[in-house]
Amino acid sequence: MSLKKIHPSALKENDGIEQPETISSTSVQQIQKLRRTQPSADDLIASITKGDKTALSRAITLIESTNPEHIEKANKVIQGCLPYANKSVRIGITGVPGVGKSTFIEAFGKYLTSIGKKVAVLAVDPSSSISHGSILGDKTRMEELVKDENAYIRPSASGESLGGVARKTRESIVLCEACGFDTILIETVGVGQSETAVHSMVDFFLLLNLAGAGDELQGIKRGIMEMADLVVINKADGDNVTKAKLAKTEYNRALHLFPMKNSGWNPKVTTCSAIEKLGIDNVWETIQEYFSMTKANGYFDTKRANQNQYWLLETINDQLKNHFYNNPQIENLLELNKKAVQNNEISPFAAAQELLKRYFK
Ligand SMILES: Nc1nc2c(ncn2[C@@H]2O[C@H](COP(=O)(O)OP(=O)(O)OP(=O)(O)O)[C@@H](O)[C@H]2O)c(=O)[nH]1
Ligand SMILES: [Mg+2]
Repeated sequence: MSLKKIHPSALKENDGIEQPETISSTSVQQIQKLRRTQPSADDLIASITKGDKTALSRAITLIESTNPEHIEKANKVIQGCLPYANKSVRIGITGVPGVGKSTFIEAFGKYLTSIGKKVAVLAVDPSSSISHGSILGDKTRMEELVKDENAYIRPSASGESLGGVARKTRESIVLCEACGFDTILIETVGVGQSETAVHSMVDFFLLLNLAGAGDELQGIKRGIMEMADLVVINKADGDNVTKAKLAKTEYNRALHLFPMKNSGWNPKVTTCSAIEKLGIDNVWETIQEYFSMTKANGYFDTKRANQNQYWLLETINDQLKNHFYNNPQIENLLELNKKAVQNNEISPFAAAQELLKRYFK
């Protein structure tokens, strides 16, 4: 007798023994009941506009879903919420990992709720699907804000493309506003393209920085500096206070070298300690100055209108690209053409032409 016969595979079913049902009928019934009780788009809109945070979270989950049914429902909810949106200020907050974004948002958010604001914190972090780390870290760094009745914190959507993640955040802003949040903070890690995406969905862009030893401007991309309406030098506490003041002077000098902004606003520099909650009120004062000025000169509304157009085109671009690259025929042909291009058998332009011709056929 062979060993195999004595020890059959554990995966093999024995004759005469009935397999247990893997899903019990009660579970099935429960799931079906839950499905039936899922709120409709109209229910969600009604609850969101009453300030219901649970409904808000549910709707954002729909926005983040890739299920076509969910997408359709999400679009209905967004459409229904639009008339109630647009009444907030949207502030982007960026800075390299470790600069203190989460700590700052905790201090700043608490300050804002203490003066009667309703604060929603969203994030654009294309890496969060891989790391998940920042979300866990934020739970402890935003301990107070998480518990605050007048605050709502939603970690970044996960997704393959920055465009997709950013679009979901952009759509979530509308829902947060309809839910009564008047100050929207959007956090992003300042290490890639994400700040450009965030810049195109906020009214004000805040760059958190550190006072380094030596060359202050090293490591910060010129493009990010150029986008900033306010540079906040964080960790201005303990031995760091003098260094932070020096850094402030240097940044001021550097910012003057940039061309004048369309907003007419001269970017400012300030220092703060997120951990000791110092200088936070100053940050808010500067932001308010910006809003008074840009609302008076019309820039605020023009920028939002332009952003709407940008997102219209961006969404079309994104979906066209997805549609093209997810076409099974194109996928195969693309692989073949990639090899052919590598081996100089066909020019990249001719190959592209051939693929597009096939796609549009
Ligand atoms: N001394 C001092 N430390 C601070 C201050 N703000 C933040 N920190 C510390 O800096 C470290 C990083 O802070 P986080 O708030 O997690 O930084 P982050 O920018 O959110 O980091 P990522 O989420 O990894 O991008 C933590 O150990 C904080 O305690 C500050 O104002 N002063
Ligand atoms: Mg963080």
